[in-house]
Amino acid sequence: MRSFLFGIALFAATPAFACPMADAAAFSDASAKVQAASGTKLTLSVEGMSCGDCANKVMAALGGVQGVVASAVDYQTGRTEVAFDSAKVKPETLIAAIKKLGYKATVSTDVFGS
Ligand SMILES: [Cu+2]
Repeated sequence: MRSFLFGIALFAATPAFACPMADAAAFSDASAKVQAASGTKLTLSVEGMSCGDCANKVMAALGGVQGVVASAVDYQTGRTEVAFDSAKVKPETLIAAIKKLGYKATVSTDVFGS
């Protein structure tokens, strides 16, 4: 039991974003949530991210925009998927929220969902 708890403590202490494989898994989880979410889906291309922390910042910024339902950010490819209520927020607002952080964002032609 003791070693089990120690294992959990070690796991919790390991930075989740130190491993690119963990980042990829986190992205596919988040991406599945975006695709399952209601609303308009949009793929953005974000340039300038260098680590999982950057991706977290972009997700936090998008999450802070009213009307955003879910988002997924892959810092390695820049692919950023957003599900949002188009009656409440426009793509330009999403891009502006990302630009405010210092990253370059454009609407990707790779639009998915409806
Ligand atoms: Cu970073």
